[in-house]
Amino acid sequence: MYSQGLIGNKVVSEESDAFLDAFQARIDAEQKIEPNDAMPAGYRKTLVRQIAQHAHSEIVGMLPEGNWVTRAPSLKRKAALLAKIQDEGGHGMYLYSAAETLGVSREQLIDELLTGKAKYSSIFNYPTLSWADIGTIGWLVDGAAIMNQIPLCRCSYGPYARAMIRVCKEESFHQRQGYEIMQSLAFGTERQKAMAQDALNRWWWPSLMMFGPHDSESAHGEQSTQWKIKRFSNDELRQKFVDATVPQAEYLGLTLPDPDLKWDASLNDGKGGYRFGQINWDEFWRVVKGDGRMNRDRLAARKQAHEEGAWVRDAAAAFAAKQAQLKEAS
Ligand code: FAQ
Repeated sequence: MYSQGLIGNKVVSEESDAFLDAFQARIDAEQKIEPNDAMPAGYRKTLVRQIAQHAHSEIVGMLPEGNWVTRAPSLKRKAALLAKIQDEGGHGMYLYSAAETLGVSREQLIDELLTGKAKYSSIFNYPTLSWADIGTIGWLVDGAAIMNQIPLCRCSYGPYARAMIRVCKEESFHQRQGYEIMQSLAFGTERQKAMAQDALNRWWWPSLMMFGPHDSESAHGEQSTQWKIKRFSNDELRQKFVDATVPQAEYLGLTLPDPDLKWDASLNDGKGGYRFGQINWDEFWRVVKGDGRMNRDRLAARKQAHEEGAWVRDAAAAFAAKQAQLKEAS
């Protein structure tokens, strides 16, 4: 008996039931899947898609913050921001390496980003208009990233799970430096507090969109959960993020821009949680499909960086060829 490996409606391979059952049994037993292990084509494809989107997000995610390196308000702030942005670049590199273990090349993945074929997180298509945006990105965007990525440390695919451990440690430093910027602003002058509030007003809803569509619209959610790539659904993680963030905003004396936000003791199996208003899904899909305020600028900046870095790739390739020649000769 053969069943078909499906991704969406597309047949990717024919795999026997026995093979698929044995694979699922390994997953259920919490065994890590490693690069040389046999795996269903759909599992491989899902991981390549998610890890590549994640890698692209880290790299494109350097751009909004890069906008403020030369305008950071002090040397200390500039040093911390530079270190954070470099960390994000490093995360992209670990993630491209993790994707390569699945049989795709980095060149192919980068080509898909630059041609607009591959997605990256919607959040990085919003502009950074003031210094408070840098605090808000650390606090909310890195905060949302941690909420999403801590469970990925237990992802069934070994190289992805292991990469996430270091990424999460670094993200938590990023979150704290962002929150510390927000504390300085929120407890500063009236003008600084207003700047912090304005940034929060603009970044709150896009941060909630980072978790992806509602579970009912999540094309990959169910299968990824069965394969233990995802451990929580999009809506579950979004709820955890809201519950963790509301008290942080209260401490800062800032107001989350949602009139429907209210405590509900019946949520989270009676432990209580915050109900929140409707996310603008039209805006989400518009941004995901390439029509956000900064989509075109982000891709143009990546293309320019890629073209300007061509000489480095050429030099590295020439050096590697020379080393190989020398090795062969000796
Ligand atoms: N933006 O079926 P689902 C960071 C797409 S890293 C754009 O629910 P899935 C660090 C999705 O790909 C932030 N597209 O998908 C940092 C799919 O499209 P496809 C990135 C989105 O995969 C901080 C379709 O919608 N983090 O912030 C988004 O099961 C500061 C249907 O969705 C990761 O990538 C979105 N927000 O769940 C860096 C974490 N949401 O492929 C710099 C790893 C969904 O069918 C500065 N990824 N889509 O064409 C994940 O955990 C998952 O991929 C989800 C989506 C949860 C994002």
